[in-house]
Amino acid sequence: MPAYRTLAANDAVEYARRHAGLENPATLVSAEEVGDGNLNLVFKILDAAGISRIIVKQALPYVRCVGESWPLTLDRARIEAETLLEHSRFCPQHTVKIVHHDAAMAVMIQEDLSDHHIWRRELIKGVHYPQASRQLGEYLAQTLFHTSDFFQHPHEKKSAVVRFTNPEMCQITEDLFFSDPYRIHERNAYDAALETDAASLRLDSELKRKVAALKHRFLTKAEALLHGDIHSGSVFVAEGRLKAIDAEFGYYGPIGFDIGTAIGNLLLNYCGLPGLTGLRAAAAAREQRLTDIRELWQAFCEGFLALAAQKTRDESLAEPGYASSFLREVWQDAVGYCGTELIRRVVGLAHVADLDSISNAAMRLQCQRSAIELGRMLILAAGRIDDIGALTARIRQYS
Ligand code: SR1
Ligand code: MG
Repeated sequence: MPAYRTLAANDAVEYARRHAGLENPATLVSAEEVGDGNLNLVFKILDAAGISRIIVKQALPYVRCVGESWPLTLDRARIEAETLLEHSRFCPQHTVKIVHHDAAMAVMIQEDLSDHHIWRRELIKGVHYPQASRQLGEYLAQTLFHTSDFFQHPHEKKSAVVRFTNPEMCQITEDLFFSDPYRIHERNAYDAALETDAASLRLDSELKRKVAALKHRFLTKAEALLHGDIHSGSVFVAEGRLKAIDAEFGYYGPIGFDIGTAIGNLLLNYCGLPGLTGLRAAAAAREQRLTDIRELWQAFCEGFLALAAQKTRDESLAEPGYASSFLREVWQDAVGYCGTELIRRVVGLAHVADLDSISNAAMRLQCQRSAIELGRMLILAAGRIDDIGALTARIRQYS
């Protein structure tokens, strides 16, 4: 096994020539490092015409957006590749294709998606992909059903829980979603003008008890192999197409966490729209976001229930009506996790461009405050928000 070393651009070209399985590897001539996420190196490997042919992604032994002072496991690269391979067994049409991975080098080679766009950027620009939310719902239904106890043999499921145990990446989520925003911590980053809002989170005992319960379920509820970080920056879209990428936070956790993260990022865009587009255009775009959220949830539910009706292997879980009652619990979890995503993206370490790219400072603060307050309401009221209609009605009250 080769020892780990960080790839430079020319190493990445050589690596792709050797491992990408292309018919004419010599056509690969240069590389461009394009990683703009928080964690990894990402190289586009280009041919002589400057066209990107394949992607080489390598985990760094530390958190890229912070630096070497925050070391981080390289095993996340194995988990990411294996999660994506597992997800593509059940939903190849919406999972990025992995053509090679190497745990020791913490590298994987994946298909080039240059003809797609990062969904978050498109949402910010106001470019609408009519099928995207349904396709994301379908991805979540397929991957989460097939890796759950509804479908997996209980012995296989238990082995998979071990194989996908991802303690360091889970700890990032445990800290960034559930702890830091509700305490004073050096990782938190927010405008000084939001201090009163942040302090009110730290002083809200009822809110912190609800967040504790969500964290406890994140720590213990091994329901399915989650993507673990399915925000709109982890999703590529093109006309009629959608692919999930970046699954290094994959682990067996509560299904509602993936659903809540996906919905939460649509809601972050909803909160940012008045600052991104101006007040008049925001109203229509916000209605579209609510439609997107409804379509995502409905596609997930319909997909999951259809799979449960046809393919549930466990005799007890196949009891008529059980899958529907299970999805009611998933829904309540999802509403709560969605609230934590809204709050942590304003006061925590990792922000989103849907809010931070708003150039007018007063408007940016107003949009950030609306995300905090919407998040707080969702966490507190999750148990009383029974369905998608109740959710959209509540959100409209906060607009
Ligand atoms: C230190 S990693 C910060 C955030 O980036 C990732 O995309 C996850 O969302 C994580 O919480
Ligand atoms: Mg990521």
